[in-house]
Amino acid sequence: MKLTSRSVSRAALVSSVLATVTLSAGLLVATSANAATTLGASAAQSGRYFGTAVAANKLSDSTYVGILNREFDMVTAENEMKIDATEPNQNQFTFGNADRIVNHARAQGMRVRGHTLAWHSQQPGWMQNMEGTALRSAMLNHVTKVAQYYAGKIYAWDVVNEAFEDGSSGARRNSNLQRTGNDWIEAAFRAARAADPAAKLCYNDYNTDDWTHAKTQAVYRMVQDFKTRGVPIDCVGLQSHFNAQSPVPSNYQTTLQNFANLGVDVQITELDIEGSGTTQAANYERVTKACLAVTRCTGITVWGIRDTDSWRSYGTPLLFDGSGNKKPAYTAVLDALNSVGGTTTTTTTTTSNDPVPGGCTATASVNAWNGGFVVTVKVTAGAAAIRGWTVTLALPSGSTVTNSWNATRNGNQWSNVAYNGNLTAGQATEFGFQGTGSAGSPSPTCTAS
Ligand code: 9MR
Repeated sequence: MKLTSRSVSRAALVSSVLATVTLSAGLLVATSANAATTLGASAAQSGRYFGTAVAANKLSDSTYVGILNREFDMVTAENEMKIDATEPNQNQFTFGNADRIVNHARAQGMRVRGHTLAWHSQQPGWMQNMEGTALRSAMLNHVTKVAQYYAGKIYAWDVVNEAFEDGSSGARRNSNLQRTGNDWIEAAFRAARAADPAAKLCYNDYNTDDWTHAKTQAVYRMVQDFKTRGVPIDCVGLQSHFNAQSPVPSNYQTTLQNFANLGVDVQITELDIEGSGTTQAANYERVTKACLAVTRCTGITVWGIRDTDSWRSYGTPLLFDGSGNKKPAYTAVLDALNSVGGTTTTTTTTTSNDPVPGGCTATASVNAWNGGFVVTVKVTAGAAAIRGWTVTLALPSGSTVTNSWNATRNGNQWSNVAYNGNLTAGQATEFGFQGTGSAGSPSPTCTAS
């Protein structure tokens, strides 16, 4: 039995699990329709993520961490991965606060957006005073060392941030990095690709939301040029900081779609909208629906959790109030995310033909929508510790895997990466992949080593 959101009422949806069918010994399939109750789970119904900026010094605030862990499945370090934080003295790298965020996220099964490798702002003093070839090499060294350090742990890097002028010029921003030569951006992208081939590489900027603005057009032409010449770029980040002076433009969805049409993913990377009540909620709904309407808009990140956490708290621009209560804007986003999305099917297989005592088991959960899917696989060690695992999971012919995380893939087999192979008895870890076509009802098997 398969039910979709169209065939049951919202009240019934909340009960979530609609059918459980035992197909054969050891194989259990549960099908549920959508109406997830958190931002991350709601976004996952259409293969998207919902993220937030996180500040390391707030990880001891239990209200903050409670909302973070409950609602979000992607994290961006608000300041801790910036150049001044990670390389305070030339060639001396410090990752303490960034690691606290990355480790927290990964322990919670959240993914991480890296922000940011090359930027004119928040440069450490030694870099601010540099120019020319010395700066070019220092910048490339920074990109390489930081991307290498986090290799395999980052879903997407904002490789270059805010490199274009505001206003009508459409020119590059005059910065010490720009003065090293117009090719500094593509050099940074090439270095990032070499250092972490698994990460998606993004160009990220603000005031690039209105399709008619000169800055938007200039970024578009750069991305088009990069795609034409084979410069490695996978995504464009639209920061999307909105207020009365810079409202959500009527052509926002057009902008997202036009970037996507260049063959890159589009991500809303720093969303906040000043305001309150129903007006703010309506603006958040518009932004969310615009992303949902663009297949390659892969996720939304808000720039903080509570209004009081915001870089512009006076504008109360976020989804939770200062006490951590959900605002009307939160409900508008959640409802918009729940208005699309597919059917979730969880398949548990308990078989394991395994040379290791205790072995492992694998459970696959599929979020499917028209034309695509995300499969999340939970691997659990048996009665003994294991040092590695391989999950075999066949997809129907004609479906294609477009990206995966927390595992390396070889055809129908996904194996652990460096950080998630060692599991103690009974311990679980998750990996996932996204694809086009149908995932069917996969029945994964797990082999431990
Ligand atoms: O939110 C960040 C704030 O805490 C910092 O003081 C500020 C310093 O530049 O950066 C803020 O984050 C910015 C982001 O890194 C890039 N886009 C604009 C964001 C808001 O200013």
